[in-house]
Amino acid sequence: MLVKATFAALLSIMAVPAFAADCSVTVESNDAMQYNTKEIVIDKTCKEFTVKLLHVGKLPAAAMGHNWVLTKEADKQAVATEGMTAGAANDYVKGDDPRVLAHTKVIGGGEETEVTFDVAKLSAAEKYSFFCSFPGHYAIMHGVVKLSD
Ligand SMILES: [Cu+2]
Repeated sequence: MLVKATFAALLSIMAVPAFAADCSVTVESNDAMQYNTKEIVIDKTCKEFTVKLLHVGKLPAAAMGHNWVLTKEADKQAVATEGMTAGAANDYVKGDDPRVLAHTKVIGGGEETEVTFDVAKLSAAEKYSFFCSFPGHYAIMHGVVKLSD
Protein backbone atom coordinates (compact mmCIF):
# COMPACT_ATOMS: atom_id res chain seq x y z
CA MET A 1 0.00 0.00 0.00
CA LEU A 2 2.74 2.42 1.02
CA VAL A 3 4.78 1.47 -2.03
CA LYS A 4 1.80 2.08 -4.31
CA ALA A 5 1.09 5.48 -2.78
CA THR A 6 4.73 6.49 -3.13
CA PHE A 7 4.74 5.38 -6.71
CA ALA A 8 1.60 7.38 -7.49
CA ALA A 9 3.21 10.43 -5.91
CA LEU A 10 6.31 9.95 -8.02
CA LEU A 11 4.23 9.65 -11.18
CA SER A 12 2.39 12.88 -10.46
CA ILE A 13 5.68 14.70 -9.90
CA MET A 14 7.05 13.35 -13.17
CA ALA A 15 3.93 14.54 -15.01
CA VAL A 16 4.41 18.17 -13.92
CA PRO A 17 6.50 19.73 -16.74
CA ALA A 18 3.51 20.89 -18.79
CA PHE A 19 5.51 22.46 -21.62
CA ALA A 20 6.95 19.14 -22.71
CA ALA A 21 4.92 16.20 -24.00
CA ASP A 22 4.95 13.15 -21.78
CA CYS A 23 7.06 10.81 -23.85
CA SER A 24 6.78 7.77 -21.64
CA VAL A 25 4.20 5.46 -20.16
CA THR A 26 4.20 2.85 -17.43
CA VAL A 27 2.39 -0.40 -18.16
CA GLU A 28 1.64 -2.87 -15.39
CA SER A 29 1.33 -6.60 -15.91
CA ASN A 30 0.25 -9.18 -13.35
CA ASP A 31 -0.17 -12.84 -12.38
CA ALA A 32 -3.63 -12.88 -14.00
CA MET A 33 -2.05 -12.54 -17.47
CA GLN A 34 -3.20 -8.94 -17.92
CA TYR A 35 -1.85 -5.51 -18.74
CA ASN A 36 -3.51 -2.56 -17.00
CA THR A 37 -3.98 -0.67 -20.28
CA LYS A 38 -5.54 -1.36 -23.68
CA GLU A 39 -4.37 1.77 -25.45
CA ILE A 40 -1.18 3.80 -25.52
CA VAL A 41 -1.25 7.21 -27.19
CA ILE A 42 2.09 8.65 -28.26
CA ASP A 43 2.37 12.39 -28.74
CA LYS A 44 3.82 12.84 -32.20
CA THR A 45 6.01 15.70 -30.98
CA CYS A 46 8.02 13.10 -29.00
CA LYS A 47 11.31 12.18 -30.65
CA GLU A 48 11.61 9.07 -28.53
CA PHE A 49 9.07 7.22 -26.45
CA THR A 50 9.76 5.01 -23.44
CA VAL A 51 7.59 2.17 -22.23
CA LYS A 52 8.30 1.03 -18.70
CA LEU A 53 6.92 -2.42 -17.97
CA LEU A 54 6.21 -3.50 -14.41
CA HIS A 55 5.24 -7.00 -13.31
CA VAL A 56 3.28 -6.49 -10.11
CA GLY A 57 2.66 -10.20 -9.58
CA LYS A 58 4.68 -12.83 -7.73
CA LEU A 59 5.06 -15.65 -10.25
CA PRO A 60 8.49 -16.21 -11.82
CA ALA A 61 9.22 -15.40 -15.48
CA ALA A 62 9.28 -19.09 -16.40
CA ALA A 63 5.63 -19.50 -15.35
CA MET A 64 4.07 -16.07 -15.93
CA GLY A 65 6.66 -14.03 -17.80
CA HIS A 66 5.63 -10.87 -19.62
CA ASN A 67 7.23 -8.63 -22.19
CA TRP A 68 6.01 -5.70 -24.29
CA VAL A 69 6.32 -5.98 -28.06
CA LEU A 70 5.35 -3.30 -30.61
CA THR A 71 4.43 -4.18 -34.21
CA LYS A 72 2.01 -3.11 -36.88
CA GLU A 73 -1.42 -4.54 -36.16
CA ALA A 74 -1.13 -6.69 -39.30
CA ASP A 75 2.12 -8.27 -38.05
CA LYS A 76 0.98 -9.05 -34.52
CA GLN A 77 -0.14 -12.63 -34.90
CA ALA A 78 2.82 -13.81 -37.00
CA VAL A 79 5.37 -12.11 -34.73
CA ALA A 80 3.73 -13.62 -31.63
CA THR A 81 3.62 -17.09 -33.17
CA GLU A 82 7.23 -16.97 -34.35
CA GLY A 83 8.27 -15.52 -31.00
CA MET A 84 7.10 -18.69 -29.28
CA THR A 85 9.56 -20.68 -31.38
CA ALA A 86 12.37 -18.23 -30.58
CA GLY A 87 12.13 -19.37 -26.96
CA ALA A 88 12.79 -17.93 -23.53
CA ALA A 89 16.48 -17.32 -24.22
CA ASN A 90 15.44 -14.78 -26.88
CA ASP A 91 12.63 -13.26 -24.81
CA TYR A 92 10.16 -14.90 -27.20
CA VAL A 93 11.12 -12.51 -30.00
CA LYS A 94 12.72 -13.68 -33.21
CA GLY A 95 16.13 -12.04 -33.67
CA ASP A 96 16.61 -9.22 -36.20
CA ASP A 97 12.95 -9.16 -37.11
CA PRO A 98 12.17 -5.89 -38.96
CA ARG A 99 8.49 -6.28 -38.04
CA VAL A 100 9.39 -5.82 -34.36
CA LEU A 101 9.47 -2.05 -33.86
CA ALA A 102 10.40 -2.29 -30.18
CA HIS A 103 10.37 -4.86 -27.41
CA THR A 104 11.38 -5.36 -23.82
CA LYS A 105 12.89 -8.46 -22.29
CA VAL A 106 10.66 -10.93 -20.44
CA ILE A 107 10.26 -10.24 -16.71
CA GLY A 108 8.72 -12.08 -13.78
CA GLY A 109 6.88 -10.97 -10.66
CA GLY A 110 8.38 -7.98 -8.86
CA GLU A 111 10.63 -7.05 -11.79
CA GLU A 112 10.60 -4.11 -14.17
CA THR A 113 12.17 -3.24 -17.49
CA GLU A 114 11.87 -0.58 -20.16
CA VAL A 115 12.40 0.10 -23.83
CA THR A 116 12.89 3.38 -25.71
CA PHE A 117 12.26 3.71 -29.42
CA ASP A 118 12.22 6.37 -32.15
CA VAL A 119 8.76 7.81 -32.71
CA ALA A 120 9.79 8.55 -36.33
CA LYS A 121 9.39 4.80 -36.97
CA LEU A 122 5.62 5.22 -36.57
CA SER A 123 3.14 6.65 -39.05
CA ALA A 124 -0.20 8.21 -38.12
CA ALA A 125 -1.75 6.35 -41.06
CA GLU A 126 -0.78 2.91 -39.70
CA LYS A 127 -2.38 0.78 -36.99
CA TYR A 128 -0.05 -0.56 -34.32
CA SER A 129 -0.42 -3.13 -31.59
CA PHE A 130 1.42 -3.97 -28.44
CA PHE A 131 1.32 -7.41 -26.94
CA CYS A 132 3.08 -9.98 -24.76
CA SER A 133 4.77 -12.69 -26.81
CA PHE A 134 5.15 -15.14 -23.92
CA PRO A 135 3.53 -18.36 -25.23
CA GLY A 136 -0.24 -18.23 -24.98
CA HIS A 137 -0.43 -14.63 -23.76
CA TYR A 138 -0.88 -12.39 -26.79
CA ALA A 139 -4.57 -13.21 -27.37
CA ILE A 140 -5.37 -11.66 -23.99
CA MET A 141 -2.39 -9.38 -23.41
CA HIS A 142 -2.62 -6.89 -26.22
CA GLY A 143 -3.65 -3.33 -26.98
CA VAL A 144 -3.50 -0.49 -29.47
CA VAL A 145 -0.74 2.08 -29.97
CA LYS A 146 -1.69 5.38 -31.63
CA LEU A 147 0.09 8.57 -32.60
CA SER A 148 -1.76 11.65 -31.36
CA ASP A 149 -2.62 14.44 -33.81
CU1 LIG B 1 2.66 -12.26 -20.72
